[in-house]
Amino acid sequence: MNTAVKLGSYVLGLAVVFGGALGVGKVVGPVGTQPAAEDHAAMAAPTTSASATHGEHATAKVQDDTPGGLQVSENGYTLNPITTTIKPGEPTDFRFTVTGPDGKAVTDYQVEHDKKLHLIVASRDLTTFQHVHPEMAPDGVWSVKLTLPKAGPYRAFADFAATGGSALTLGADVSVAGDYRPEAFPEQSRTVTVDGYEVTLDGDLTPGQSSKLTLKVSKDSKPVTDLQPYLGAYGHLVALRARDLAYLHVHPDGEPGDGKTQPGPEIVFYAEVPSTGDYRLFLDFQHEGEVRTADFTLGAGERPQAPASEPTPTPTGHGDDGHSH
Ligand SMILES: [Cu+2]
Repeated sequence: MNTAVKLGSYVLGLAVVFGGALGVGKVVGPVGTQPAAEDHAAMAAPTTSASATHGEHATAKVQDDTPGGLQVSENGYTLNPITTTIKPGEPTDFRFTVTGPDGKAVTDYQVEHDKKLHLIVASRDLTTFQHVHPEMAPDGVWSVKLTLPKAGPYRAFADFAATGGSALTLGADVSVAGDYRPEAFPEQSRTVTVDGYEVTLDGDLTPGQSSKLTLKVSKDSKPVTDLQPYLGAYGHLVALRARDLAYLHVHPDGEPGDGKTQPGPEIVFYAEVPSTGDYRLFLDFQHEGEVRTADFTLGAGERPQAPASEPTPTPTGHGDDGHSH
């Protein structure tokens, strides 16, 4: 209780303590390698000013670089799932609130992409994905019918901006009871077929840089040139990082009615991923009145070698480690 009050009341203090911890790490590192006399001097010097400087730096960095979706609470806003029991394959009324800095359920939201709140639900193994739009009751309780196909851990992401607040993506774990059979992470793929539509992905993800991704939609081997606007765009792309499900913002290039963006067959996005590794990309697009989702796996940067899948080095006569060819 006392701790909770302290945490709530002294956010600035918390930031300084957190930054201070980082600062200590930075100070201690070099100090350990220095002569004892300097070590002593460093110990005697007041650490508060140095820590505060590091604290400001660290706090700003965290706010700038941390991807969305990894936290259930951020900037005073918290995602609170109400529904706790979900069975596989059964339509369930999934309910939740978003509470604001005053602790009350938020009821005023800014409209983004035609909606006040976008809810993404993905299985932790990133083999299933849903993008839905819950309805909000006057008391701020959101609800949506969800059918989660199989047992196991899921992550729900609420993408919203409260009136007067900045855009946030909060994430909360959701469990589906039953016999859980985790699936292997989907292999890298650039062509996907969904409901008779073939979607190809062109472009590469480069960590730390805005990367252009072009998705092209065809049906019966013919380019689709009459995609329909869905939520103010011809396509919506969500990128989730493998293993921690970091939620990455992807910006569409152009929008319907801007005089230059064509309704297919190509939909262009700019994505910036924070690190090397694998990402799952989920494209929602609408054609002939129905929204479909095409999913891809794409690696960013140089991917770490998986020792188990490395080919056995063949003897080259040089005794090399396989990099020689
Ligand atoms: Cu949405």
